[in-house]
Amino acid sequence: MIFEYAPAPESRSVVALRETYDLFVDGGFSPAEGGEYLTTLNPADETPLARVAVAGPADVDRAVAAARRAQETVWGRMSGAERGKYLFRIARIVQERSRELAVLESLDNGKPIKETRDVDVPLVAAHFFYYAGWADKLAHAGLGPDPKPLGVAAQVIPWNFPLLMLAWKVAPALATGNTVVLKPAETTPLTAMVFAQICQEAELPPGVVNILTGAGETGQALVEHPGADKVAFTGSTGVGRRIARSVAGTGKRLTLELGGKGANIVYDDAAIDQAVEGVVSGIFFNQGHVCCAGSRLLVQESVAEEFLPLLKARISKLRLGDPLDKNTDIGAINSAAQLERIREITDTGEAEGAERWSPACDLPENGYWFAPTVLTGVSQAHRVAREEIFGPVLSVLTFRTPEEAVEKANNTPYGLSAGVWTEKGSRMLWTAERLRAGVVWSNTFNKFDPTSPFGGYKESGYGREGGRHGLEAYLG
Ligand code: TAP
Repeated sequence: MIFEYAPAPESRSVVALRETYDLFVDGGFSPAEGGEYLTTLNPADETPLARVAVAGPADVDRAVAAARRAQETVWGRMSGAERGKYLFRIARIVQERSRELAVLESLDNGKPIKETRDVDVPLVAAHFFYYAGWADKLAHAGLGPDPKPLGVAAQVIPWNFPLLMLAWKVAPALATGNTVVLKPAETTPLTAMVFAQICQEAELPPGVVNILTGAGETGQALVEHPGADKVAFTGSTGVGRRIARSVAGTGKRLTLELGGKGANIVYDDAAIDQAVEGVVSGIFFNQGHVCCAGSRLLVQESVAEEFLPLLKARISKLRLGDPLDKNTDIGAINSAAQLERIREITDTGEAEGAERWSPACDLPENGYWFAPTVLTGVSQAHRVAREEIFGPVLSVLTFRTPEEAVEKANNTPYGLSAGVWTEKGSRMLWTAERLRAGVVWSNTFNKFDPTSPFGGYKESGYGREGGRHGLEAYLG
């Protein structure tokens, strides 16, 4: 394992960082009325990257008013084919600026460049291309011959896939004739600000997309604004619950994409090497900051002794370090607060009797880092088996029968994702049918595609994003 943190300054040169980013409202950049700014840091070394404006209630008012005006006078009146042209244009500019976006996302979030380059940014472009194609075909969305946009969408997104979550929210909203006011997470606002520049470059009419940076209070003011017709939120279950309460009785439409505690079930007949690879990427992709991460490994007892050493050997080969190094597998934890959360809950796992293992390593001195960790001997009652850790920590449980695997996989308040590793098609289908999870992967994990709906059961939220289903959330 390589733990040297050596910043790669040359790759930063593709990013022209501004010192200060203002709010993007009505097609232009303007300071927040309160004049307040927050600083976003590079989590790999804690150096400041830029200052971004903190939007207050007056800024929310003017952004919602701009979005309303644009929806009623321009965007909602335009033909679907015309709207589609703008979305295709945005998709192409994202592709043209992909290197800059990938580097900036890695700097602001801490995730490895090979993920931003090969996963995040290509999927962002793919979402805009996909929904551009739908813009003139809404009569086929399954909602009648002439479905109508809802109006103004208030959208709040988290820090784990900053630009991709923006694309998941903005592309279907615009394709369906809605306008948006979006709030990125406090710790990862920068790719959203470049996206604002892309909207200008695409000559998107003013007010169709508005971006308000700020912390949780900004998000709260936005979702509670009476001018929002639709609220779309991705984030923690706690905040989602609060939003659901505030939206109740207002007539606003709501979709929630919340947390998860996905199970990766490995049966004794699975192709072991492939399963090891899938379990490793299932939890360590994006430092485990993934709502659908395979954070619980359920391995059949008869193969557990063979599986675990192979798993640990593979983890020992992961490279942790500079997010801008193309060879890096595990980058930095996004913030000091998240690092503290991961530490606290992982420590309770040990205190409750689990055995903790990490490959031998020295973590870089500056920045926020957490070594990949495996907890074995975990029981269902342990916090590390029940609560979302949202970090590079795998909790291992065993099972004897398929019935027990399903019972343990479903024994969680969440219901977002699961994986099944087996060579038997019948077993794969038997298991998938019984899992209460919005997405079930088999012999693979963390595969995303704009054509597939994504969303949860139970405390993982409701509504679907992606695919044709993703249009329904924005049409009345
Ligand atoms: P949250 O604390 O819930 O933050 C999400 C967003 O909501 C951020 O932009 C946040 O702003 C904002 N926010 C905070 N308090 C708010 C309030 N009272 N009203 C309105 N907005 C508010 O979650 P997080 O820590 O950023 O993200 C991690 C969580 O998101 C995990 O639980 C993860 O599972 C979940 N997640 C789910 C999915 C899907 S698709 N289901 C995808 C990604 C993440 P600040 O950041 O500025 O505080």
